[in-house]
Amino acid sequence: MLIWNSKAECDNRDDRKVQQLYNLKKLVRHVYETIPFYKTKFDEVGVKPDDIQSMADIAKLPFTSKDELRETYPYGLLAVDEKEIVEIHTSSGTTGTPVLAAYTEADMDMWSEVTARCLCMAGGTPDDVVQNAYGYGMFTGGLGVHYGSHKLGCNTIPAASGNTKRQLLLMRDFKSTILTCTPSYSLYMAEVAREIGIDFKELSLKAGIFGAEPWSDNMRKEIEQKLNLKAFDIYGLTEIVGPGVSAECEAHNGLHVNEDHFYPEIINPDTGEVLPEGEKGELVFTTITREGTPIIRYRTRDITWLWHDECPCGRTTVKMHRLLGRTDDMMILRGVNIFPSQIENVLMRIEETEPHYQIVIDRGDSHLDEVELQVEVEPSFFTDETKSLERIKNKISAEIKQELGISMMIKLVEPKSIARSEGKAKRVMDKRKL
Ligand code: DLL
Repeated sequence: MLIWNSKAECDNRDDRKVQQLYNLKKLVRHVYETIPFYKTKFDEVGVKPDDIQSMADIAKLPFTSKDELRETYPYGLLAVDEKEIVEIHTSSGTTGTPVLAAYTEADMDMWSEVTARCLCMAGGTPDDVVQNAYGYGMFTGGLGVHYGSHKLGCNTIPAASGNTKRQLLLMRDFKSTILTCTPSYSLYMAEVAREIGIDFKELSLKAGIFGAEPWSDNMRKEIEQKLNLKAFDIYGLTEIVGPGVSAECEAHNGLHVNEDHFYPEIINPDTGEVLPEGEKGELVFTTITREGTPIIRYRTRDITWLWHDECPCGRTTVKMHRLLGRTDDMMILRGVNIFPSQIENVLMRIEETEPHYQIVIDRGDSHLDEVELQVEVEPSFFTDETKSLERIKNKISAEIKQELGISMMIKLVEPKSIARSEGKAKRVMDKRKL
């Protein structure tokens, strides 16, 4: 098996720590001296760059949150001159203030490097044909994997997501050997393949690298069986770099974190205390080598745990368990990150509705997320007249599509029919069996 960068990935752990500490110190000093946001935050807790003398000292630094990234949008956290930025991406939720990731030339090299490592972990070599069906554009999935595939020297098919029949024909005609897309999209492909009479056993796929949304071992089995390939998990987030933060190797026992670039910690989400290896909690990352928009102790809200083992693949990097959930109410629908508050904002603007709603998510026969939004009609607009109700439904549907970029089925319900809660309202019913 090819290891893309055996020096970095199979390094002696103590040597790696020395390099991590060097990079952390450099980063902390740089952001303290150049970014007022960080200077203020460090001063507030009384920490100076010189206080960082070991990796454990990272716990002295304050966390960074998604809200803070939004507040400083667009360029408040830029650590270099704007002229040095060669590419930007934003988070996949389509509206509201986005979260920005800005890359310098060196950041782009690093990003290609880490995604090339992930492709290698799934058995990729320069002989492979990578069909990349992640979305291209502001979303990091498409381009991030694309750069890694180039770096590795694979023949890269930038198929992007959608246009599924063409996707399958490309796969057949170009003999794609590696498929990259969201796990739910891969199952949808299997469905369409059956309809148009394409048998995956006659295709050339050997591996699929799936991520950007939660999935389970059961789903892995189903994908492997239906697409006749080995399925690998890949994780990442816009704020840190995009795909390439971590991925599974052929051992399929945890995701190797590219920790020479992204230093992980697990914290107790309620107290912020750093938890020992093996304990479950919220994943926090510090981007110790990023130039454009480096982040100190970013709270991902993703739940997992970290451990070291002697992996048969030879890599010594720390592993993270596949994600177990989130500490907030973010949903990922068809690969788009959505918060219930965004739906609430839309409903607040529509006078015919009450802000009482419930979101029911399921996966239909097509394996794609189907979302039903149940909304209470404002009493004075409630009527038996189908035409008026239809008009309200269409209005909500159009506003949701415009604001969030995804379609939802709208079901209008009678005033006061959605259960009221005395505590935290349970807005989301997720019936997906992942
Ligand atoms: O989803 C980056 C990505 C693209 C990762 C392609 C893998 C493949 P965002 O849109 O910023 O970035 O969403 C990040 O998605 O915090 C997780 O909650 C979730 N997520 C990403 N990968 C996985 C995964 C991209 N493998 C958010 N399993 C993260 C479960 C995942 N959830």
